Amino acid sequence: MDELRLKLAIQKSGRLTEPSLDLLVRCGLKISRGKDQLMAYGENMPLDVLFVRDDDIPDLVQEDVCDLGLVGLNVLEEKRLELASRGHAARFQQVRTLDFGRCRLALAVPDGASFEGPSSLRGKRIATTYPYLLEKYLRERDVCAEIVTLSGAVEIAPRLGRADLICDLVSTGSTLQANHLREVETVLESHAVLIRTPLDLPPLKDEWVQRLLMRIDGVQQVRESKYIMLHAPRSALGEIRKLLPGSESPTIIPLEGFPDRVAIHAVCRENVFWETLESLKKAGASALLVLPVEKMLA
Ligand code: PRT
Ligand code: ZN
Repeated sequence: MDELRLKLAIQKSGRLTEPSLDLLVRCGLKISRGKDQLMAYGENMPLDVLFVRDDDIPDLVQEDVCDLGLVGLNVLEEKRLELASRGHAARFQQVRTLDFGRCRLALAVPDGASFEGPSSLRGKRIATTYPYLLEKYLRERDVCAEIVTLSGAVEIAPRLGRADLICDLVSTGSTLQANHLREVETVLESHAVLIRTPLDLPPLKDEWVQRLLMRIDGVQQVRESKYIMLHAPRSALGEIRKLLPGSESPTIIPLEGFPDRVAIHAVCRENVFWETLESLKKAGASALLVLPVEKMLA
């Protein structure tokens, strides 16, 4: 393996695969990947992508096989706690919060069952694939319960009589609903994160890590951002600036032949809704134009 090329681990096949690849492509990476190949070569950056099971991603960074990884916070925190339980320190750093893979690790009880806060968990059997996160949650609330660790299909454990309730990942809630379970408490809010090794990297590799981080920031900002252009009376400038969502200093341009009117151009870091445009129009704006932003570099 080329020691001067960065190695980034992503999920091979699952919920994080497509958004991870999409992020990398938006960061400008071109990769060639054969079907079922475990590694893809970055053609225009010294960066190769390893495709692995998501549970292995923290380990690969921990063991210096990879420099970077894209993984769910749920998997990362479970690993951190597991390492701590064996007296080991985590050797991965979370360097970016990403805008995909959002879900929560939550407790859910069978539909008819009562729940009056964490004390209701006392003496109960809780099925989960996240025993360390659940143990921490219970310990912090001073509750003694039995953790039933499963490797999957947690949602059917209560029906099979293996547990009284579950602790599992939820996004839309439809899996819980289909299994007659009711979400009662959040154990961890999760989303995908970028992790890196805490080791010092050779300058060339480190420079590419910094460039990648900057590009990721740009990509994430752009997803929500819009470029807005409008004409407005000079007298309405103050009100219009207040109405522009999440925009820093807008550019004000004089309009030839109209001393009382100006053109305003601004990057809005939040989505621009019809309601905003209507309010701007009411404040005196005209010729409103909203454009998507392609790339951004602060
Ligand atoms: O094979 P590999 O081990 O790589 O994949 P995996 O099966 O362990 O992971 P995968 O692809 O299911 O999830 C990867 C990551 O996506 C997770 O670690 C989370 O960080 C994130 N994520 C986001 C989710 C969900 N949303 C999610 N809804 N992971 C799992 N689920 C499951 C959940 O376990 C439950 O079975 O989806 C079901 C609930 O979904 P809703 O929409 O019905 O609530
Ligand atoms: Zn997994």
